[in-house]
Amino acid sequence: MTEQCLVLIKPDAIIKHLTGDILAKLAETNLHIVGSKVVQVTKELAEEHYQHLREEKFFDELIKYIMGHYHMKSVLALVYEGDGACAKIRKCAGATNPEEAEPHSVRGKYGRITSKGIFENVVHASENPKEGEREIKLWFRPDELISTIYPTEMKEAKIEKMLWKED
Ligand code: IDP
Ligand code: MG
Repeated sequence: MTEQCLVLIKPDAIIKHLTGDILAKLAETNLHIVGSKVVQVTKELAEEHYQHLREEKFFDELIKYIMGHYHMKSVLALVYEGDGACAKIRKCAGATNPEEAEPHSVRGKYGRITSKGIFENVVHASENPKEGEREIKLWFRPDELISTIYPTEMKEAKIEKMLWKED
């Protein structure tokens, strides 16, 4: 079944210029990228994305981490598409705890736990297709993807956009 999976290259990976290495590793999955953008993560987006972890003691630190407070305010968001995308990407990403991740996985290779106990695990990957759908709809509009697998509709919408100033 064709699935889509949201991948986030987190701020620790961005500041260390690991993007190229991570994309090369994820290419081993043979999945295709159907959308990508650099995002400055707002508190609202971070809290909505990680809403299921709201009760965890590490939640506030996690929000600061993904917003870039410890590194830089930049996340690369990507959508991967293909059969079993979430499972394939997550296998390649490795376990949540970078110290427990397979040494050759992305998190095993590049992740670390800080002295404050933050899991700097360099990437996010949707846990399953259902989570993938929720997350992709949170991070992307359908017109930002070259391929959509969820229903869309044409609607007239008034969206405020920053445009290039005319002379
Ligand atoms: P996942 O990213 O492997 O799906 P989740 O349980 O969804 O793992 O957790 C989301 C993120 O929260 C992790 O990627 C990691 O950054 C952080 N996290 C999860 N568990 C811990 C923990 O026990 N200590 C510190 N950070 C954690
Ligand atoms: Mg998760």
